[in-house]
Amino acid sequence: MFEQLPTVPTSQELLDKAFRRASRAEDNESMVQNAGNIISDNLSNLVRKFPSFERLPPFYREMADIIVGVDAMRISLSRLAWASKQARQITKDCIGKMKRSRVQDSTQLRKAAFGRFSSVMKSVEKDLVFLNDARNMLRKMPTIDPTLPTVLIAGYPNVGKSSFITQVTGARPEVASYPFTTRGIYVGHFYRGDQKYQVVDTPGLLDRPLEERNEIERQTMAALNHLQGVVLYILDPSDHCGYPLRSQLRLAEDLKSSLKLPIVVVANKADILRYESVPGMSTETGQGVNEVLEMLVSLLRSKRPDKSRTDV
Ligand SMILES: Nc1nc2c(ncn2[C@@H]2O[C@H](COP(=O)(O)OP(=O)(O)OP(=O)(O)O)[C@@H](O)[C@H]2O)c(=O)[nH]1
Ligand SMILES: [Mg+2]
Repeated sequence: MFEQLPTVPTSQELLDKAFRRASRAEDNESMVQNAGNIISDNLSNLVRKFPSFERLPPFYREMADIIVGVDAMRISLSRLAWASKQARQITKDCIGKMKRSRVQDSTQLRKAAFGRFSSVMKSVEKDLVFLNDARNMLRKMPTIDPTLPTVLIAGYPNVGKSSFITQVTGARPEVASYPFTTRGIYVGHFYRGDQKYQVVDTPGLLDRPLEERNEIERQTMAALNHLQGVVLYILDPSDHCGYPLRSQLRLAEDLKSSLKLPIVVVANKADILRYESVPGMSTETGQGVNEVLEMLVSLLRSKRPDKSRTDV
């Protein structure tokens, strides 16, 4: 989504570029014109290449807000737009004066204009640095696609979440970094007919009691509500995962009340222990996995009735 964001130069880099270009010109007027164009065009291009946050899908907008702060970006971008206009105005004023004055004054006027370019660039120095940092962070944003029907995997550590994603998506899932954890999130895909589905595992987020969450994690959970998703909550009724079933059932209930997405609870490791209250599967032997997947697919289909006809 944010792969297209341009690198953002520093003030000094942009000034150097502008003055370098100017130095190739024949006379003072062209020097000012070239430098002014470089500064003005580069800044307005930057503004154009950053997304208009109002038009982003809500999932991306919220994630961008969590990661870098949408308001702060908007303010910095509007300051760049201002600086771009200033550079154009300085150019226009200077050239106007040059045309009215004696030839020997024009070097003076050109130097004055360059001084003004420098101070405009100085005043957006912090904005450029901020936007470049923002760009680098946004590009690392999870490759979750909010337009795809999504299975979000939840459940305590060791219950078999990673095993499930490997079972149903075959290939090794893609890893993307996330703002609140160094562990990365895992995104895998599978198809039913032409319809692509994504399966997302968010280590550190949907695998422990809600009260342990910080503000960023809470915001991220709210962003997940914008996905066309269902939650697959995996239980390990055997003691193998190291967490009592009671705690696991409680987390399932907590997630049901804190997320707006439907939650399907299944019991994994059916090869070693059967738990009759919910559907069972084993991500080790593969038993029951397809049935669980079909259940998730039909839930997702029922959530998007408009697409169901193409979704064979
Ligand atoms: N017997 C049995 N073991 C399983 C099954 N599924 C997973 N395991 C084992 O359980 C352990 C944890 O599996 P993972 O898939 O890594 O669990 P996870 O939920 O991703 O764990 P975290 O990433 O730590 O949250 C591994 O040793 C698996 O081999 C199963 O169906 N039966
Ligand atoms: Mg895992």
